Amino acid sequence: MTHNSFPYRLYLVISEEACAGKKFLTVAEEAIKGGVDIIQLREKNDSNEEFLDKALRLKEVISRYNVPLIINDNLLVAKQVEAFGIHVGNNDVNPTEIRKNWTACKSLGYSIEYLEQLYNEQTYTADYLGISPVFKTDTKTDTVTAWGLDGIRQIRSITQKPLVAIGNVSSINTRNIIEAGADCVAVVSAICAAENPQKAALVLRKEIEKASVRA
Ligand code: TZP
Ligand code: MG
Repeated sequence: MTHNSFPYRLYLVISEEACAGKKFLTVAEEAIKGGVDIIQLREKNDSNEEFLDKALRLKEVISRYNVPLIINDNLLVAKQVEAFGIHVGNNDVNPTEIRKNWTACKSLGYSIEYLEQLYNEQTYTADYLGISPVFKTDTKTDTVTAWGLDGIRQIRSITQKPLVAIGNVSSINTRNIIEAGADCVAVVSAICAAENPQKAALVLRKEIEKASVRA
């Protein structure tokens, strides 16, 4: 499915920590050169000042490539940096509140962890949905259940919203994830922890393209 409002296919979720010693700005830039077309900054332990500082520096780099910046779960930072959008989970500030308090938000992402969420107002308000997690991952362990490919098919049959699959996504499973009905794959470690982030992104991108010709 193609969505005019969400044309992105390869989504990098970055944090300084996930980059394990590499400069996160360099990882972001290399990832873009490899085919990442949207980036979320996710810093769970930073103060607002630290988070904002990183967000400003990241935005400066990625805007040169016209890649949009999404801020994870921090409305204050998202607004201050004039991000493209924000991503929230099931236990964060809810999408309805965000719409009220940030009318300039261009992309509001909402993680789906329970099927019931698909029928609530929050999902209706969101611009895209995170399938979270598609597979069990060590990067985020406070999750509910892993959706798997059947979960993607199920969610796809219920909603027309753009779907972003996250959780242990790699070059091995990307094609299946897209063919099951996701529009986009999101990764942390497959790119941040890679020895060569540009090449890692390129390989993922190729898997996405392979799948889309069959979809
Ligand atoms: N939300 C659901 S799973 C996840 C997030 C932020 C982490 C994904 O990390 P990885 O390393 O790509 O499995
Ligand atoms: Mg959260």
